Amino acid sequence: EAETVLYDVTEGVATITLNRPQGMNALTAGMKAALRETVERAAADGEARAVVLTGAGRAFCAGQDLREHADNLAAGKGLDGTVREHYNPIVLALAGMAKPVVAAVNGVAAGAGASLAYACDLVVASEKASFATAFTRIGLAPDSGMSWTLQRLVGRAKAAELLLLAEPVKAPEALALGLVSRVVPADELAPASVELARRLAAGPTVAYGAVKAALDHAATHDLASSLEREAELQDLCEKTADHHNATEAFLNKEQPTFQGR
Ligand code: T3D
Repeated sequence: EAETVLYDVTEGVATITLNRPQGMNALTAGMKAALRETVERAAADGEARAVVLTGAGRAFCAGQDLREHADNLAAGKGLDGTVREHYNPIVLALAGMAKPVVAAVNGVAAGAGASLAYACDLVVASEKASFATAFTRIGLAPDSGMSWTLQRLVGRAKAAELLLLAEPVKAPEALALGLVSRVVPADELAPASVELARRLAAGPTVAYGAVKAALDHAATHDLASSLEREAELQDLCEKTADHHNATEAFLNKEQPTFQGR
């Protein structure tokens, strides 16, 4: 059987590909375990200074595999602990890694599949992409961070509408709502996402990690606390060779080269 999650690192960019195209990349237990391992690997990989998450075939990810889920329900296993064992660590690793993550959404992203995209830092979508919260259509509530991410992306009122009505959102509307940062023709998705990730991989990695940490902190703290967190993170950035070299390059009217440290 083909590997359900692929991992490749080229020129500083780690690409993670959900690879069960015949099943719309719906997540089985084996695939979730592989995804968790792969996202954690990308976070720890010193060769990877930016990450792309994408799907093989016509879907990005249809969320939980509902055939496997129905079997679990029939066996009285219910959710079988998968939210805590798989979804939560995957989302924490994607959102929390100290390097930028680009979702390249090639097709439909539904349920936890949409949550994965929303946990990334930048989302590039194919014109063929669509987003569906999906959860309430099968009597479930949002998981994999969607209650947290979605309202930060689109505001509480729109998030409530998207979660309660669960109508699919096509790529142009997703762009207008701020769910994605750009929409490109289907055949330009892979090159556009890799180009964006390469640009980030050639940037000041420590500062990028600090951007994510500062935004996360400020999302749940008051101004005084956020100012203090910024000060700590700036201390960290000030010690990097990238900051020293880029400051010098600026004064010499040269383009800086960032080493990621
Ligand atoms: O218990 C727990 O694990 C809790 C965790 C929950 C996390 C979650 O993600 S819950 C949400 C699960 N996902 C969904 O509810 C989405 C279900 N799928 C859809 O709504 C639609 O299929 C799509 C919007 C994704 C795509 O629609 P469309 O019209 O492009 O395709 P389709 O015809 O509906 O589906 C094509 C095939 O894929 C079809 O199979 P078939 O008829 O060709 O044999 C369909 O059954 C299958 N498929 C799509 N999504 C799933 C799936 N099979 C299993 N699991 C799926 N999630």
